[in-house]
Amino acid sequence: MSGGVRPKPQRLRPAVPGVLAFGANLGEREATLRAALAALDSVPGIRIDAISPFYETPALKPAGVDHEAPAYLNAVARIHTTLDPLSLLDAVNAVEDEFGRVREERWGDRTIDIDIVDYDGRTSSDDRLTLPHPRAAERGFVMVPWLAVDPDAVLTGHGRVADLAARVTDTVTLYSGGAA
Ligand code: PH2
Ligand code: MG
Ligand code: MG
Repeated sequence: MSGGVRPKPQRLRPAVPGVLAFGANLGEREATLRAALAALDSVPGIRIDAISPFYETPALKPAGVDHEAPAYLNAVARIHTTLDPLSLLDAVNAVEDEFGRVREERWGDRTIDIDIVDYDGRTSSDDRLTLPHPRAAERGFVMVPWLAVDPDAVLTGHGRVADLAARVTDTVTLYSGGAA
């Protein structure tokens, strides 16, 4: 082709920031979290910017905290993505499937759970994806790791993560085996 480069309409989406929460309470929890983080980082259109420390947290079940159930390791990652929200959800679900997630009991024990907590500060009540994550604000196992990777974070509709983290009541203990 001669005549140089003709500008094309720009179709690339800009990368937007997002926040993902990770939890695991079955199997080799730390190894699974690390492998899932690496798998997501290798997805085209997803880049992991920061990973929180890992925290050990008692299992929260629909009836309350269950100290008989295996404890969770929880972490939060800050990402940038060029994927739209539902494509990001597809990628997250594919990684959950890859690491043996079974979907039976609600809030049942699991090898891996990955939730989209925030996508570019947006709200959505799509059938498949509620944004921001509807229960994140009350969960220490999400607010505390998020605060650790972003002291200035704001949860859309709820306010500063620093304030939310100060208010949560569930126990969140730094996991010494797992500095990320
Ligand atoms: N996730 C749940 C239900 N309960 N409890 C802890 N400690 N950590 C979790 O990530 C978690 C939970 C549903 O996604
Ligand atoms: Mg979850
Ligand atoms: Mg989930």
